Amino acid sequence: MTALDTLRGKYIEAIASAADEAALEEVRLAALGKKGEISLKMRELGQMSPEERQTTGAALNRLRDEIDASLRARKQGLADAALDARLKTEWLDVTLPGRPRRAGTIHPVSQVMAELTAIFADMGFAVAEGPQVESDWFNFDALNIPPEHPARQEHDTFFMARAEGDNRPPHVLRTHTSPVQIRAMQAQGAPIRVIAPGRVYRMDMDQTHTPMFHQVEGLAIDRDISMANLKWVLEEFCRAFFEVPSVELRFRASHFPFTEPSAEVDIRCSWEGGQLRIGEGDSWLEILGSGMVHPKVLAAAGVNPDEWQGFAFGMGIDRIAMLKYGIPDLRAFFESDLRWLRHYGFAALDMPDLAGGLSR
Ligand code: 2U9
Repeated sequence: MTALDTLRGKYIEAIASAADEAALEEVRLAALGKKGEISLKMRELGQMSPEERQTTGAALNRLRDEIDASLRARKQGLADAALDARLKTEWLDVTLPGRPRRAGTIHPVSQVMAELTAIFADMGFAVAEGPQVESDWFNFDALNIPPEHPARQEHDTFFMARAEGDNRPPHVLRTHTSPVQIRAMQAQGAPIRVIAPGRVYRMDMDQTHTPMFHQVEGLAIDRDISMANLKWVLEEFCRAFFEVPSVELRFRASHFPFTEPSAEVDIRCSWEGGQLRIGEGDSWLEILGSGMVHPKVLAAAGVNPDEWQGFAFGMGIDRIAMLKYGIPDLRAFFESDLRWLRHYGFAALDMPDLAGGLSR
């Protein structure tokens, strides 16, 4: 047995018994590293005679290649074994039930606001916003609501507390969104077409009233806007909002300080089997108030009533949301309980329009 045969046997054996990659690397360094046994032997070739160098050199090259191939094969073998071991211990039970995901839901009021904003936008109405704490001038005087009007009494309106000596004008939690349109007219003048959706506050609390609720009001002012335009806009809105092919509205003469003439508007409906159907039947349901904006209101907002005229309307968003989605109880409605929200079909971000901006 030559010296090289001994070397070969030693390394092939060491490679076979290396238990892991680190041990294998040690064997590689001992044989083929810079100071490895094979490498040192190759360096000795320089001192040999040409004949000896030829035979020993060729044998050394073969040995080096054999050890190298053997190292690689063992390395692959160790990696395969390690993977097998992992696959045996790490496993996933794909039959386990999924973990429940806590999903938020959109509130009916938010959804209805988005729906009605889109419908009025199609008819050319922009959205106007304003403060919820208003001066009593914007909330009452500008709207032709006189100081002796019941709404201005302490028990109907939330007045802001004032420190002694504070001589700023009285402020209230707005009782309607009308001051928003006063501000909009002051800012942009006429012609104007806006809706003002938002929160309003009244000291009222029973089965059908809460101290905070939501309104949308509309205002269209131009040179010759009439009640006919009002009627068309409201019919168009109701058809689109309640998703029915046709609606019939009934205008009943009424009175509001800020409109003249004024009308309360009912929609034709039926209550078959306790189920409300809009657009058909023999019943009428009051859904909003409206009228031609009072000349005094235009003047207060800096719009000349001899030149401009137009209509305004107002409705409760909570109320039309309950009518559209068949939600019977106001208290449940305001508690925003996910169980009843889902019950009435308000699944998590179920509205493609609203969810569009969010990644799913
Ligand atoms: C300006 C001029 C006039 C808005 C109007 C009503 C009639 C109305 C109620 C409906 C149900 C309030 O939520 S509710 O209780 N609203 O009946 N609102 S006309 O009139 C305006 C608004 C702004 C500058």
